[in-house]
Parts: sequence; C-alpha cells; structure tokens
Amino acid sequence: MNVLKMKKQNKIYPYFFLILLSPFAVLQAKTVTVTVQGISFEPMITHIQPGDTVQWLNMNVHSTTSVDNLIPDKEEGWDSPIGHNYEKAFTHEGIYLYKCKPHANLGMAGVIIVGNPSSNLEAFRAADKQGPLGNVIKKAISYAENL
Ligand SMILES: [Cu+2]
Repeated sequence: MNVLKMKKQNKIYPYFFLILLSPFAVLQAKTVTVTVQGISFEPMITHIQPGDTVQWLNMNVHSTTSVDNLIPDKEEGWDSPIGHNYEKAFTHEGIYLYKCKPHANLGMAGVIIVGNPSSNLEAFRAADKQGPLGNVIKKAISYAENL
C-alpha cells in the first residue's frame, strides 16, 4: 500500500514543481544596461518587457531625456540630470524616443521598445525625419516593424 502511494506521488511531483516555477519565469523583471560610448547610446535600440528597468551608464556629460510626443500617451516623460547615471522602470507598452540634451543636435538619441510597439508606432511614422534625430527615428521604425 505504501509503495503504491509513493509511486503516485513521484508521478505528480515534477508537474507540481513546474506549475510552481512558471509564474516566476514570466514575472521576473530584468534590468538592462545602456552604456554611452562617445556620443552614442549603446545599444541604440533596447527591447524590454513591461516592468523591466533600463539603466544608463557612463553618463559623464550626458542626459537621457524623453522626446515629447514620441513616447506612449500614458507615460510621463523623464529628464535625467546631466552627468549622472540614471535608471527608470517602464510599465506601459509602446515605443519611446529619448535624447541627450547636450548632444541632441549631433543626433545623440536612443529608443526603448516596451513589449509590443504598435500602440504609438504611428507617431514615429508621422514624425519629422529631417532633423538630427531623424536617423534614429527611421531605425526605430524598421526595428519595430521587424519584431
Ligand atoms: Cu550626450
């Protein structure tokens, strides 16, 4: 009788363990790093999931500053103090353009895509591509379209 009971438990045990672990795999928030090299954010485009955090490093003379109208409607903008590393958690899905205030004229900008970018990708398609951030906007669109 006891042997029979143990066999039964051994069959169930591995499945029970999987069920326990699976929510953690989904909900585990990550921190990803963007490191300034020269006057570029590396990587220029970062794809994360809602709840993840972006950490900007090597920010000695730089800022990370959201660009009006090129972040999801629900999200508040951000503007880090120049010369300080910075981190921010992202909760709303969509596509975000940010720039470095001192070097925006030289095209220093980056993109965060949180989950699915479709909610505000249209704003990127409609954005001016002639300015110094135009190249980054174009790369963001093609990256988002290929997700
Ligand atoms: Cu800069």
